[in-house]
Amino acid sequence: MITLLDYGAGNVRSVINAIEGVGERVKIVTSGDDILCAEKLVFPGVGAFGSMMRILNQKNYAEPLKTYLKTGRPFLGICLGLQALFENSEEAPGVQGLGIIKGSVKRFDIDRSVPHIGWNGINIEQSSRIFNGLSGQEKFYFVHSFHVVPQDDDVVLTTTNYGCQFISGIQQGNIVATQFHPEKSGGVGLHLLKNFLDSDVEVAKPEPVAEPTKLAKRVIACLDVRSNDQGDLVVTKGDQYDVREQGEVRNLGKPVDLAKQYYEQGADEITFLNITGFRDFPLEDMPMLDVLKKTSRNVFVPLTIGGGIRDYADSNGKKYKALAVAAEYFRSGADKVSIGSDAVLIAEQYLSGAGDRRPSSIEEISHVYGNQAVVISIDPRRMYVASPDEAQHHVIETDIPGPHGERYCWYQCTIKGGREGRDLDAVTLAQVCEKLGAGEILLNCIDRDGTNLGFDIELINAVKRAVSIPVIASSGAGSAEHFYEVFTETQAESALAAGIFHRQEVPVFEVKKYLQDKKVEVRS
Ligand code: 1PR
Repeated sequence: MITLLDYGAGNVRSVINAIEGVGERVKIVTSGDDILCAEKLVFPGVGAFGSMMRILNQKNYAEPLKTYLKTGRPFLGICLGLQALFENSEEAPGVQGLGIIKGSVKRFDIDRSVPHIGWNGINIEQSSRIFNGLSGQEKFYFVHSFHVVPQDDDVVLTTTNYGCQFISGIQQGNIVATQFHPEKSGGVGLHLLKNFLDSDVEVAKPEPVAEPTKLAKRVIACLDVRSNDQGDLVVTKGDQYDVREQGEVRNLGKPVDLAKQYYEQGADEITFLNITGFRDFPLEDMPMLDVLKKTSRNVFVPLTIGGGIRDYADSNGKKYKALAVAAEYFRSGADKVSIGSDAVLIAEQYLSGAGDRRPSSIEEISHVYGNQAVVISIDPRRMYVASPDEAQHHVIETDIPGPHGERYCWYQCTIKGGREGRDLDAVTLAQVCEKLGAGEILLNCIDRDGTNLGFDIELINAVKRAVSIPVIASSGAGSAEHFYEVFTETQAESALAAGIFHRQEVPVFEVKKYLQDKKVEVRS
């Protein structure tokens, strides 16, 4: 029986699923005594250091946790569960950590996008049971803006390179903690988890990797989901956001089945977009909750969910906060939520300078769950102008002239699935959302969506150059070559596609093989 410390923030469902997936049973901590009595304790931390320590103290878990950690019984900390072991963190000045390991937690101060999101390697610095059967060449999934800095080198288990060399794992006696997420690292992560849980596994020290580790470019499969006219929840796909063909909603398969298929093909992440999320469902009936719960039982890579994340009142007049909607999604197995229409309205209000602005959903969700959990989904379309000063927006010079030979354009933000254009450009939206706490941009493009013409490189460069958070390029992929193009002609960290995967034109593994052959760093 494995005891799991869930302090109520973020996606612990995946950790439970992963532990159960390797054949163990899980008991969730409900009191300090449960911690003291544990035989093996797993602590998956999600969210922000300050709120984590506040909750641990409020629930009277901090002292039992310190006592447990001194007993020498096995402990696995994940992500924030690693950082909690240290004395303090730059994320929450003045807040004390558990202090079991001397040292502190620092924010990345590097010339790269932060958060560090994606699949990176590890250099193994000491022997450990958790590496038994692994070569040391594998990649694991990271998502964090802070990293630990121990005082004593003896505790360093692994290091990773990302703009600097940082410590990505520690080991002290039976205490093991990793910055990466084994439960989100596919088969390799499950293997590592099994090693930790199985006391009979022998200590192993794979060969250290001589070269610095590299962050892989991510290939993401996207599933646009909605009810069809028969009331079934289906994966659909539009052409420039029109998902109907001869009046019927296109049905390309079942969300849970397709997600599993893409995971098995090597997708680095799965994104679900509830494309009718602008309608008002009672929260309990959100159709995607069940999809997430079922998917997270079999899919051990990050899951993002978008659609309908905003404050609203349902048809019975019951009011919901965006934070509550997001919380329900995280509890159901999501690692990140993506905000579309609401982000545009939030940015407009922010830019209008309204004095008594209340914290937006972006700020609220990122405060509790961390910046990395908040993705902004942008649905822009090109607006051509004859000259740069014809629009009060970020105008670019384009190689793709407009219908009247225009050489300039800006990218207009839309809401409600492209139905309504707003007086705001995509570059400004991305910048404002970064300021408010978003951790990643999902950059769609209505002009390219479903066309197979390739990504809009000009759009991606314009937005990517304007922000320091990671950008997911989306819309238009029609071949493996298009992924190569977007990864070599822009700095986008990841690329997302839907149609080519659903129509089985190019499977995910073929895209990754193509990229690997062309020397683009990917997770194999
Ligand atoms: O506004 O917060 O409720 O979120 C709604 C979400 O649903 C947004 O993220 C929005 O992008 C999405 N959405 C709304 N309507 C549609 C539609 O198609 N009618 N889908 C829609 C957007 C865009 C992509 C697509 C890529 C790749 N889908 O995610 O998957 O363009 O497609 P391709 O590879 O086939 O070209 P809110």
